Parts: sequence; structure tokens; C-alpha cells
Amino acid sequence: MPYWLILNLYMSNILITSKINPDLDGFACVYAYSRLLAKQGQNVTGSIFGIPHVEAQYIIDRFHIDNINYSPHGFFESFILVDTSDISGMPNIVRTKDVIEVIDHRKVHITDELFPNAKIQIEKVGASATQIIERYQKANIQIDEKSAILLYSAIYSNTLNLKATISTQRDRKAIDWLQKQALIPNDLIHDMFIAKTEATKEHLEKVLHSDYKEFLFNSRRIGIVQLEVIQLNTLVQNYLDQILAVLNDLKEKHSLEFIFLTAIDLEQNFNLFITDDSDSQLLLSKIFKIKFKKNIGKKEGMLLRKQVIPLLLSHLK
Ligand SMILES: [Mn+2]
Repeated sequence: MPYWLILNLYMSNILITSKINPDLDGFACVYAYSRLLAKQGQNVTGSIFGIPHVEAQYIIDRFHIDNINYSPHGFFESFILVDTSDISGMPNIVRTKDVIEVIDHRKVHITDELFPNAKIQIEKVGASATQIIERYQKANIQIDEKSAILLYSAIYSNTLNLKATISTQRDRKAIDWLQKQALIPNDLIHDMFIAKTEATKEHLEKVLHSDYKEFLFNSRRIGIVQLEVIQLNTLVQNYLDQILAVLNDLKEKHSLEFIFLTAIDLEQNFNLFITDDSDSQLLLSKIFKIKFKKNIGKKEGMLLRKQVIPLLLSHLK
């Protein structure tokens, strides 16, 4: 038996992964954390399953991030999950009882039961990227340029340009630290949001359908679609008919009482609500004290869908 094979048998072989089709946060964490553990002498493989989200793909292409594993075969003794702690979307290869570590920033109640042998770190921060950056700081290990760029853009992506309510001081500190570790291009985040906006235009129907959510309030069914882009006004002007057609499709298909799109501009501080359904317009006008012009209602100040929902709920009570 060759020596390296013997060595391999004795060294625990760990797979680090995130959910299937990871967003930029998941991708960045797999990449950067596997490099940190490798520098600490662990036998780790960082792997991605499925297709990374558009923002991740943008960073991968721009910075030629090619030394990452996709869907590896073979046997892994144990597993580490980053930016996920849930059974849904988990790659088949992962055996939950052999998960030894979970790093995530979403509260899923059954995590302890699901991964009985794991060291679990779940905290309310804007991105798991922040948690990985703190691991580098704690270990006092030099971060490589590609990991730094990935983690940096992951925080901006995950926190919607630090506007989302999930963003914390820890995320901002992590960003400050990264700026001292690597040369990060000035317009990186703007460029990434442009890429996201262009992809949204190109696949508008698909994007609208994939960010559709349904809510039931006192047996009243509400459908809400969310869009996050830059240059929102232009997009809405150019694609209004298409957006309204998708909304009306959804209304019919899901027998909804209300349907609307809430769109945020990632670089400006306003929301647009879009619907040609008169009941929905009336409801939104009352709640946000806005007027609809040509099926568009503008509200100053940025609100995410998860902030819109409780306002709807209290109004419909
Ligand atoms: Mn995340």
C-alpha cells in the first residue's frame, strides 16, 4: 500500500459543504473555511453541490475561482455544514449523524436533534461569512485574497447591501477587517449588483416565481413577490407589463385575495409596490399612505418583505 494511502486512511477525511445550489454566502463559507482548516493541518475537502446563485457566479468568474470541488465522489468520514443547518436542501452525501460541526445564522429549532454529534454555532448575524471571518481572526491565520473577496461580497449580498435588518455590528466589523487583509476593488459590490440586476431582467419570470411567497391571514390568502435590484425605476418602467402578467397568473393559480410585488432598490432608499389588482392597491395605499400611479406605488424608506408582513397582518385583523 502506498504511503499516502495509508496516511489517508489514518487522517479523518472531512467534507465541508453548504446547501445545494448555494448562494454567495454558502459558497464563500465553503471555500474560505476549508482553506482555514487545511492551513490548520486538517484533511478537508470543500465542495459545492448544484449551481451557485448568480452573485456567486459573478465573483467566481471575475476572480477566476476555479480551485473548488463540485459534487465529489468517494467516502467522507465526517461532515461540516456552513450557512445551513436544515435537512432541506442538504446534499445526499451528508450523513447527519456524522456531521461534526454546523455554522449557520438561521435559527432552526431541531438542529440539536438533527446533528447529535455536532458542535453547533448558530448566531444572529447577517451572514455566515462573518462567522468564518471571526474564525480566521481567532486563529490568527492569514486569509488568502480569493477567500477575502468571497467573504466580503457574501456579507453585502446576504445583508442586501447592509440594509437588511439582519445586519449587525459584527458584519460591519468583519468588512472593515477584510478591507485591511486584501485588495478589494472599489466598485466590486456595485458591479455584483449590476450582474444580479441583469440576470433578473434576463430571467424575470423565473425570478419572480422563485421569490413568490404565500401567507394566510384569517383565511385570507395573500401572495407577495419580492425583487431586489439596482436601478429599480428603470427596470419597472421597462418590464411593467411582464411583471403584472406574472402577478395575475399567480393570483389565479393560487386563488389569492391579494397579490403584489414589493421591490427594493439595493442602492437607494425606497420601495416600489406593484399590482394592478384594485383591492391590493387599496390595502397598500391605506397601510403605507401611498398613491398608486399606473399600478406603481412608491414608498420612501426601505422595507423588506418580512417587515411588510406584520404590517399587513395588523391591518387585516
Ligand atoms: Mn447566509
